[in-house]
Amino acid sequence: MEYFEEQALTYTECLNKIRTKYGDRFTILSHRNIRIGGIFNGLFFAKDGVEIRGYASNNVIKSGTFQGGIPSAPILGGPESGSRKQSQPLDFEEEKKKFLQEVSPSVKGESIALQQVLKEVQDLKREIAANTSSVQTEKHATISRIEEILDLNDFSPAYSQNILDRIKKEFSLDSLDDYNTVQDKVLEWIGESIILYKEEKFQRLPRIMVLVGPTGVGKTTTIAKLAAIYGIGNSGRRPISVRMITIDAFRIGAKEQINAYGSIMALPVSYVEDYDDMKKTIAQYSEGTDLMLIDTIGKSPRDSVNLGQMKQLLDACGTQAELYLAVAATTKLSDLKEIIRQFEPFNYRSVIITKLDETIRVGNVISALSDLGKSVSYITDGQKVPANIQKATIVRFLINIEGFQVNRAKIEARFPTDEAEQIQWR
Ligand SMILES: Nc1nc2c(ncn2[C@@H]2O[C@H](COP(=O)(O)OP(=O)(O)OP(=O)(O)O)[C@@H](O)[C@H]2O)c(=O)[nH]1
Ligand SMILES: [Mg+2]
Repeated sequence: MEYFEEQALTYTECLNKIRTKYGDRFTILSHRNIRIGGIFNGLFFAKDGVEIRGYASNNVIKSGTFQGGIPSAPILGGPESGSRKQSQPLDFEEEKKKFLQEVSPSVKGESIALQQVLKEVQDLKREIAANTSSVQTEKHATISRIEEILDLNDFSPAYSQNILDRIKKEFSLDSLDDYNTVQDKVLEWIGESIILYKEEKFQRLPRIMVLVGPTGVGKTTTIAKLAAIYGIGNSGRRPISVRMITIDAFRIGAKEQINAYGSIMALPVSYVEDYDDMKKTIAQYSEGTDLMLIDTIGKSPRDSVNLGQMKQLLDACGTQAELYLAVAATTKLSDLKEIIRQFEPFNYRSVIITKLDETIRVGNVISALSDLGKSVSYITDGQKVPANIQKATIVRFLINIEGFQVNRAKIEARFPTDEAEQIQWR
């Protein structure tokens, strides 16, 4: 018996080579695809080829005795096959296919097993994908309801997402069924996100409060309200000496407006034109004035040139001056954020929310302030001077959120209001 290893460009060619050498006395053990020829160790110009391994026996092989799992030997060996070869030419490609299909049942078995594994992996993948998407799309009813309410109240997408993520993190699937508990918790989180302005306990006199902000938000009206509650007094508080100062004396009607408030309340009003004027006026009335309330010209947040000029003028108020940004609660979220940013150079201490009476939605205000880390000091909720002004409280914002069943006693207990600090107008 002689083992052989033959190579050729095609299977047929290789078989022919073997046949030429051994006639019909050979048995094929294996074959494989190889690279033939080329230069640099076959790196370049090598061709695809076939290698067949087997052995040739010294005796003539009987038909059908091929090793390696070939059941019959029509191609090779045996006098019968030899005679058949003459009467019926062999189709080598066809035989090769058969050979590949039938050779090595373990390989075939492995490929079937492999295919099964593959199919199972694919099924599993599909199942996981389906489950994942169902987890994402099928929100718990409580989460969907809270999301709707946040949406309804104009909370910013980032703010809402934060709340929803927190619900998912802090509530188990079972506890989500208890809507009221989740709702109360969400209200609490919203309350915690509101930053209240803390006034300095001891103010250097005169205290100087300056209101800046966009046009028509209620700056002059708010100045008049503040002048009244401090200058006329409220709930047992003694009135203090108040002066209103305006830099908005040239616009038609502006001077008359503040003059009217001044004369009704019998409080003095000053008009200033520029930086020097401001310095002079403050110096002139510092002695004997407890509170100076400075009204400014409404500015579009886009008017950066005029904003810059106004800032220069207000620098004359000195560093002790407290600047407040007045914005209307009716302003849409994106504008609110823009205004809050554009007035940043004024270094305002806190925000006054005006016209709270004109909207039922406060999510825009709460999320804009929270997203940008600003505190809120006062809220105004009507045109009446001085009645419609309050120090901002968390409860006041929370009861304004539409869609939640607010347990007032509960949120008042959670966010107590310092009654002594409140403005109680008689
Ligand atoms: N509903 C409501 N209206 C208000 C409130 N505050 C002010 N207003 C009204 O808003 C309008 C504008 O108020 P002003 O005080 O003149 O506003 P301003 O910011 O000084 O306006 P400019 O000086 O033109 O920039 C007036 O009709 C006020 O009565 C409020 O809290 N609620
Ligand atoms: Mg005004």
